[in-house]
Amino acid sequence: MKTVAIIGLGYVGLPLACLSAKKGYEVIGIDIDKEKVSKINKNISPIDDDYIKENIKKAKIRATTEFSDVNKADYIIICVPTPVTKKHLPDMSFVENATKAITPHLKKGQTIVLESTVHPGTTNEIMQPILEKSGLIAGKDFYLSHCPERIDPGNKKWVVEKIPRVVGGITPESTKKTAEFYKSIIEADVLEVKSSKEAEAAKIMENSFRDINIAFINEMAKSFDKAGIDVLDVIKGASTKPFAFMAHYPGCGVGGHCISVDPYYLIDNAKTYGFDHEFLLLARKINNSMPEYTVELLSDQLNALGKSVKGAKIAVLGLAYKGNVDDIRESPALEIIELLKKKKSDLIIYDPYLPDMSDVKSLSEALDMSDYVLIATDHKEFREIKAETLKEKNIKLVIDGRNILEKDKIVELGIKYKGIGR
Ligand code: SAJ
Repeated sequence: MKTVAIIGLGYVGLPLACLSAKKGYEVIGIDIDKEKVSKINKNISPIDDDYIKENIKKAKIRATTEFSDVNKADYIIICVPTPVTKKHLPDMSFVENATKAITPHLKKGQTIVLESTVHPGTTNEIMQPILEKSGLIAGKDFYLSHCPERIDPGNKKWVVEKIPRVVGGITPESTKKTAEFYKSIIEADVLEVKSSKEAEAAKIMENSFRDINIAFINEMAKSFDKAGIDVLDVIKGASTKPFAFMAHYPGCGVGGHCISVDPYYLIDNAKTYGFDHEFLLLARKINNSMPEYTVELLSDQLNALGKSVKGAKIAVLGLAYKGNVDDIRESPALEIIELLKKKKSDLIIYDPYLPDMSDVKSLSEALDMSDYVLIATDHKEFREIKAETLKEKNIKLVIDGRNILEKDKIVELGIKYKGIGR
């Protein structure tokens, strides 16, 4: 039986560990977080994720904080975070630290794979020199590749075994050995690309593609709002075109540890080879402007009611960066709350996935205590808010940051409504 060591037991590493165990590998899970390790050894998921909670129950994973255990592995897969700093600069410390931690314990014949999202060139220019401090030669004594993670947290359909993968190694043999591993655990296709650089670039491109498309529709929403055009209706119309159009949706901002982060890895690295990704940067600026734009909508609407934001009783519904998850990384809601606190609003914050960060225990309580509502996250519970409920709770204004409520019914009941582009 072959052994796989997975470094980093989060949204990405844990599904991979569960799947590898299910497919008959001996699985060593390595993480610096002792609490996480002990939960996993009790078959308890440290993350509120249905796929992991379900699969970890019967997964044989030996979790440890000991990096030396990689010595027992045939495959070493690194799935650690690659965040950005406050100044939107890449933070490679997790990747570098994990690479340094395994280096003293490598052995000949191993296949080492980086799944974390990084700029093209990281695997061969940053990881390889560190790993070769072991005295082993990459491509000769061990294989080294990149296989970008593609986990979509909360997605019930596209689970890890179903998602096609892209694999690129520093040598053709590295690519082959790595593809063999992924083909042995997932049902979907595994595409071998020219090198680790193309594999790293594929991930950055696919997520930058999403970011620029969201920025595009955010800009259209701002324009159509001024023109009195309902952008959702326009998207519906454009979506009837069976080819060459792909719907994205405007909102109060782009959060998460992928889309709002990944483009910066390329923007920053491209400068080292003298290229200025002005379009990617513009898209980032547009998306980063949406929280403030949403707060401006709120203050304009309050002013139109003869009210001020200062002292306004506002229910902020949602903290998570996207619906039905408990992840607040880069969440636009946090910036919206910051801005409203600066304006001295009286906020009642509620997110069903984040009770410890909420001011109240239920949506009903939040509505009882507020005069106005700002929706920041498209949680299922918020999508189901009825116009009649808002009326009963005497809500006077709704700012729908995710365009999820029944605008016409709300307006018919005499409640002011403003969405993003509608
Ligand atoms: N968002 C919009 N408008 C859209 C889509 C998203 O404003 O049309 C916002 C969301 O509210 C959220 C942010 O963008 O704040 C990111 O949303 P996301 O749906 O892209 O969710 P993520 O960040 O979990 O992205 C993951 C990514 N998966 C990987 O990186 C492996 C991304 O590539 C997927 O496209 C995405 O899931 C998905 O499709 O759900």
